[in-house]
Formats: sequence, C-alpha cells, structure tokens
Amino acid sequence: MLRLYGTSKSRAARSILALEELGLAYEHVPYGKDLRNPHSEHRKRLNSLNPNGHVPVLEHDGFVIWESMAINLYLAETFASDLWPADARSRGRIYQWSFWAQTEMDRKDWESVRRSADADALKKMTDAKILTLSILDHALADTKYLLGDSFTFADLNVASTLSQPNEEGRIDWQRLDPNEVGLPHLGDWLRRCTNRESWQRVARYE
Ligand SMILES: N[C@@H](CCC(=O)N[C@@H](CS)C(=O)NCC(=O)O)C(=O)O
Repeated sequence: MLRLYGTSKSRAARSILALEELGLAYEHVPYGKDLRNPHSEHRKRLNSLNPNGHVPVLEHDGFVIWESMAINLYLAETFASDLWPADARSRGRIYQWSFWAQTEMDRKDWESVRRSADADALKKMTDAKILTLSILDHALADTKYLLGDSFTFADLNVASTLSQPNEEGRIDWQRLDPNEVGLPHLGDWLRRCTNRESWQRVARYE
C-alpha cells in the first residue's frame, strides 16, 4: 500500500509526480491549508508521521519516509523503471542534480519568499538565483535531458523543484520565465518536462 500526504500545490507535487511517472497505484491524501490549524486532526496526524510537520510524507506498507527527494529516490530504487538507470555514475549524476536543486535552489526560493517585501533584497536574491540557474542552462546546452536523450529522475527531481505543476512551466513563486531571463536551454528543457502528461494531470489534483 502506497499513501502520499500533501497537496499538489506544495512540495508534495514532486513525489506525486514520481508516483505518477512510475505508474503506481497509490492513495493521495491532499493535506494543505487545513494544516494551519495546530489543533486539527490532520495537523496531529502529520506531526505523528513527520516530526518536522511538513508534507510530503510517504507510507509504504508500514514504512514511513519524509523529505521529497528521499521519497523520490526511495521510489526510484524500489520500483524499477527507465527513469532510474542501473549504473553507479548515472545514479551519481541523479543524486548530484537532486541535492543541487534542494540546496542551491529550493533553500534560496524559501529565503526570497521571506524577503519579498524588501524590493532591493529581493532583486539581489533574484539575480543570484538566475546566476545559479545559468549552471543548469549551461548543462542543458547540448543535451535534451540532464543525463542524455531520455527523461530520468534527474529531470523529474530538478524540474519539479523549479516548477510545480500548477506553475505552468515558470520558475518558483516568482514565476520567472527562463527565456525572459536569458536561460533558453533551461526554458526548452523545462517546457519538455512540464508538458509531460504527468505534470498536466497533477496540475488538476487537489
Ligand atoms: N525539504 C522538505 C520541505 C517540505 C516543506 O517545506 N513542506 C511545506 C509545504 S511546501 C509544508 O509542509 N508546509 C506546512 C507546514 O510546515 O506546516 C521537502 O522537500 O520535503
């Protein structure tokens, strides 16, 4: 039994996309705004599953795991697919891009939300974010996907960190258009990823 907690309008989207891309049957429990009430049953249930109190959380036959990337890498290892190549170097690349997305992009995204009322600070953070994204743009200059010709967990994990299914192929809460900020390769790649059936489907989920 697979059960995934967290609304698709949150970081849980990354793991919902992983379940969808793997074609697995699962139950979706779309905890979201209801978590703001500290006394709600959902809040208590979530805190009992994840001491951090965050979504996503995955339950798999009694095994509980949290952190979106850990969930995705666990699913990748558990359920064989073309998205998870067998050799150690390809997997190393997938770890590299997955951790890069979390440490270099996702954390900065959080910080910039907190600074959104300070125009100067936000401008500096946005410029720094675009500079970091140019690393990804460069890596995609001569290749369709991060590991070559086919979509893998590297693309899934990075693209779903940059753009949730309801963000229409734009980057994070600022809705940056990669082409407008001078990142054309990243823009083409992100469109390839977010045009996938899974992204289109998950955009309609609660
Ligand atoms: N690093 C974590 C971040 C999880 C996270 O921050 N989740 C947010 C939703 S986007 C959340 O649960 N917020 C509700 C809360 O903290 O009460 C991951 O990738 O799983």
